[in-house]
Amino acid sequence: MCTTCGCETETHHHHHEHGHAHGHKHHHHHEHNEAADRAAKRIAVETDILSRNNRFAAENRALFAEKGVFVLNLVSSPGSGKTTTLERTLKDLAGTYRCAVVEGDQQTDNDAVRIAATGVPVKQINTGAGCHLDAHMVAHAAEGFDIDHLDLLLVENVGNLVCPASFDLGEHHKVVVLSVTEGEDKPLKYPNMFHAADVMLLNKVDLLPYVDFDVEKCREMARRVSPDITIFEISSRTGEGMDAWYGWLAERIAAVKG
Ligand SMILES: Nc1nc2c(ncn2[C@@H]2O[C@H](COP(=O)(O)OP(=O)(O)OP(=O)(O)O)[C@@H](O)[C@H]2O)c(=O)[nH]1
Ligand SMILES: [Mg+2]
Repeated sequence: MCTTCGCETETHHHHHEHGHAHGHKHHHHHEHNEAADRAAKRIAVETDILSRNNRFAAENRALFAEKGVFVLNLVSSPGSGKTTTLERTLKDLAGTYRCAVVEGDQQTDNDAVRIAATGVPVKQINTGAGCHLDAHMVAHAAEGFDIDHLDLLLVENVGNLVCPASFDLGEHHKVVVLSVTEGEDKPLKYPNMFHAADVMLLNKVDLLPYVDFDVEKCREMARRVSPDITIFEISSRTGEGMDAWYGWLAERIAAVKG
């Protein structure tokens, strides 16, 4: 399923090869042909997966627009603070907006349990071997919510700074969370993700006194891969900087409502 790291593409690839094994037997001694053949098949499978995903994403987007729901896709490496940021955001905004959350993890419902404790409706998706959410999973999860009475849908993707960048879920924006313990060069090392994101939440700023993290350098590197990216410095632990983030959310939610 994943076209970036190839984790699931391998499975598809094998099925594909079995189906056509006979037709390609005569290529066995031509290694170059085999390699080219495999590459071509791989690209065909990848194109197919992404175009299928894009069809579901377009359906999601149309539904969210019709219902006036503002949708964000939170992406980051594991542990940068997506769930903690959601918990605080929901506690602070739940009285103002009708919210719901989709949680993506390979295993466990730990994050769904944390979100449920805030009183906000939540659906957990376990992707198993999968390293990202796709648009079909989100469509299915969203069916469980009262979407006619929703202002804000927050999707927490699987902790992974690579694969979720390739998958449009039909969200309005990807929001990348980067914590100050990860190093300021992450935008340059994982440019696809930072390029795909419209917002960067620079989290755990309460830890800045204890780590060698150059905030200005990080901002500059993020802008190099995503010139228009909006950056908020926050601590989802102390609440520092969260008001600016809420201001951004309020403007967007109002715009979607029309
Ligand atoms: N000091 C500090 N710790 C934080 C902050 N935000 C999150 N943490 C801690 O970082 C750890 C990981 O936070 P999570 O919110 O679970 O991270 P996540 O991105 O949801 O992780 P995955 O879902 O596993 O990818 C927890 O121990 C949090 O308490 C912060 O702003 N400051
Ligand atoms: Mg989490």
